[in-house]
Amino acid sequence: MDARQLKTNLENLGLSQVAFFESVGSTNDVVAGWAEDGASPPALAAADEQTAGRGRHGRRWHTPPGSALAFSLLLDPRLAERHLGRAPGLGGLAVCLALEREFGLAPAIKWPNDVLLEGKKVCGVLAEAHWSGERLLALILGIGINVAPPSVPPAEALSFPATCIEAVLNRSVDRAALLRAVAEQVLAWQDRLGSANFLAAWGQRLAYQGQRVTLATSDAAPSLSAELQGLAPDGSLIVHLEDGSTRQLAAGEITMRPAAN
Ligand code: BT5
Repeated sequence: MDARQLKTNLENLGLSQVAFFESVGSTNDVVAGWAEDGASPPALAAADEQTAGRGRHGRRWHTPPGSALAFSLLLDPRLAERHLGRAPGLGGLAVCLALEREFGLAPAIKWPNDVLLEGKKVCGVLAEAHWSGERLLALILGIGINVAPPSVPPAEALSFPATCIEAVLNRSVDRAALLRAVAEQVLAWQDRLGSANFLAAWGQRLAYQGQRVTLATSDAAPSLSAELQGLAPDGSLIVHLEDGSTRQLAAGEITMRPAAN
């Protein structure tokens, strides 16, 4: 994937700015810099390799060269202002739709921000909001997708199993074409972030629906066993606890895994 191929593939999407880096710290930081300089959304930065790719709460995101998709979209904050809790779902849904349409795969979304193939993590989404006082200045949606086998970190570096698209399909995948397919879906759905259709499309793809999961709020607190019910309108997760009560969980620091693990 080179800069010219990437830019050709992203034509006619209405992006105000596109940049491709052979190697960069984090594409989310690139786009945050653009937002500070007054760039108009939507804009997109992609990298072949990230040297400081990050997940939520400062966790590391592994993006070795030649094998992954790592990119960030600067989105119009006005579209997201009232629906920020849905932003991670926008990334997850866009990746699912692209994988379904391009390859006939059946991905699922491990709430709030992971896309799974065959029960393993193939993609992570990092939604970051930048504020000035009460005003949302920028919404940045960072998406990392494991495409070829070297993109998958060694098992000992992971708390949840990972895979890549090529391992599942057993053939090679054109990263630039997949990037376009995902970007198209993000841009198509961002205007409908607040709609019932968006919530339904996200909810249909939730992993572990109706199943027992283990939820942890932090390493120190005891984990909770619960049955996963679905999504609340604000993008939080509705679960039934063993004592019969219902809880609504905001994304925050919660990690989730199937109870069998
Ligand atoms: C995420 O965080 O899953 C969000 C990842 C977002 C990455 C994109 S790439 C473009 C943009 N630029 C950035 O710097 N970030 C975004 P979280 O749910 O916190 O998961 C992080 C955890 O996933 C790590 O602690 C590892 O256990 C695991 N992990 C790291 N790299 C992985 C990979 N390539 N595939 C699967 N799991 C990985």
